[in-house]
Amino acid sequence: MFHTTFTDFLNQHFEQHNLSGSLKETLNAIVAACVQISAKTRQGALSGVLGEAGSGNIQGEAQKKLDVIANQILIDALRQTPTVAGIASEEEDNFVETNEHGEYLVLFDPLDGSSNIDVNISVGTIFSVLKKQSSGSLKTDDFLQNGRNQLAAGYVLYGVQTQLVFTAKHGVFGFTLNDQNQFILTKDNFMLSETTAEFAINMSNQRHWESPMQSYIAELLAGIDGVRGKNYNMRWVASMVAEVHRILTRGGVFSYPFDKRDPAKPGKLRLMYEANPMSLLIEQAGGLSSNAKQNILDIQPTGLHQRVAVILGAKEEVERVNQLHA
Ligand code: P6P
Repeated sequence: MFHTTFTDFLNQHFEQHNLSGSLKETLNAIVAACVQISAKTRQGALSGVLGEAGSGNIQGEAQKKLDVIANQILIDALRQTPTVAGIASEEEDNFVETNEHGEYLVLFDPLDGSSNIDVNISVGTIFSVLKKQSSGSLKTDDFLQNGRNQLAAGYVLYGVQTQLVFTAKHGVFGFTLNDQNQFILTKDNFMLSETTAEFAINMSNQRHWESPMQSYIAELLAGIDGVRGKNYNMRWVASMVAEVHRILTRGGVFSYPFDKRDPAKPGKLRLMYEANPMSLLIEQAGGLSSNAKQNILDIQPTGLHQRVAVILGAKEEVERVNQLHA
């Protein structure tokens, strides 16, 4: 029933859409590194990879051992991939130059949701690929391209199954890791319904949201008796990769809005290696993604680690949030 490997899929897909072979090489390297990360996450306590690393990152977050391990696996793999000029990682203060003559920039959150690792809840790797536009030595500005410039994006979800979801801007495709460590095509073209009855948000922050967001969520909670005229279900996994995968699989809307706890921060999630790649996947699957005022993919980045408010998923819901914030 399922037999197409990711590598064979890429060959067919790239030929069909006339995409560059060097991008294919870059993607194969990222995905091969994620197979190594999957093996590490599966072993858990048996290989001493749980718990804190005893270090912190630029985000001011305590790093888990697996954050550091996953980050190093990806950096080592991409250093050995001639097509990759440099990387930006949630776990690295600055960019890392990998190959002087590389064409691509790879941005990633090596292990998103890592607070869930020690309690065995799904975590994931998120990646985004940009073209190095300028000649000469690599600089931070080379990475600061808006989300529409992404050539490819995806994630690997280390969950009940290990699944890869990927786009090169010609649809969104899903692969499942088999017991020979091959990703096999199991979902041909994710498509999102424009409507949903399921939302994901961390309700404990309700008092910190701006009033339009409070009004939006109150509408959903009012259910069939409210203006939306239907009952909603709620989910919160505290792992963006798991939430986005659920939304791509059965619909929904995910929000991590601006909140007043730290007004200097426009949101919790990072634009370059969380919001942009996830927004490209969602938009390619027929959904929408916004910071409540602007399409995420149109935001002109100003820093590698800048944060952004995120509302993504079913078009009708994202448009309602935008309308309330207008
Ligand atoms: P909270 C994980 O740390 C993450 O960056 C996303 O994956 C997730 O959606 C969010 O933060 C969870 O945040 O505040 O609910 O723990």
